[in-house]
Amino acid sequence: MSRLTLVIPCYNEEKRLDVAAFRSVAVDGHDIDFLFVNDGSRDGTLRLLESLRDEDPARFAVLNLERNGGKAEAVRRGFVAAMERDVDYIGFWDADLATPFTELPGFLDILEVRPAIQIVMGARVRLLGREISRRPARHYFGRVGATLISSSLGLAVYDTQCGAKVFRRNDALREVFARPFISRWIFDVEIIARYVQLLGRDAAAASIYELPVMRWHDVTGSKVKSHDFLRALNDLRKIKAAYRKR
Ligand SMILES: Nc1nc2c(ncn2[C@@H]2O[C@H](COP(=O)(O)OP(=O)(O)O)[C@@H](O)[C@H]2O)c(=O)[nH]1
Ligand SMILES: [Mg+2]
Repeated sequence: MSRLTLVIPCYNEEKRLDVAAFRSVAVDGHDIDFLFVNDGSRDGTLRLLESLRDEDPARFAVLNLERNGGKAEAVRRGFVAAMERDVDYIGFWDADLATPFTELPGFLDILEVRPAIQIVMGARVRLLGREISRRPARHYFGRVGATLISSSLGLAVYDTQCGAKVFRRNDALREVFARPFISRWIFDVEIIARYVQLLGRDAAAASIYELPVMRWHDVTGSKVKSHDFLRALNDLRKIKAAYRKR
């Protein structure tokens, strides 16, 4: 049995959280638990998460952050806590389940059969026969952004921003999550930039696997607005400067 802890960042998720879906996750050959990080929510999220934990403490844990710090820091704090556990893999997964849990076995299969892979990232590739639905504006802005990101990183990565990623737990992972990220919006890019700094570009490229998901859908209630695209561009500029080869 291999073990996975999934970190779920939660900001005002009381109404969106599909509790039944979290209760029913099971993947053959894997022991899966959840670490919810409440990111200073102002609604009843904390109460909801605590009731889940009390119902099944072996499966659900809660890390409560008093102040809202953004997804990047919420995920990071969750990873720092999860690193202390005796688990093989640590992942993060958006609370709205835009990527449904039916995709999770695919992530674990790759990590099991390919020991050189450190990161499996969901990729939203709109191919016929798949259900990838994003609002058109988000799709096109997303593709422009993805192209800029890929050229900044110097890696042929297709989609850094899907909210479903699973990592192999090791010293490199500990290092990557040790310090706060610069970007509140596109910290996923920084994660890759940190692997590139640690391992070198070629080794980093060889350690990442992009898994085209079968299903992904925009979930209403997203808190990301269109001006966030401009913020993301600004963050990308900062990331480029900060992670320049030394
Ligand atoms: N927007 C937002 N999301 C946060 C924050 N902190 C944690 N999250 C979580 O980050 C994930 C993605 O948020 P979502 O609003 O669905 O963003 P989108 O899908 O990228 O539009 C969810 O699990 C949120 O609960 C925060 O400060 N703002
Ligand atoms: Mg979402």
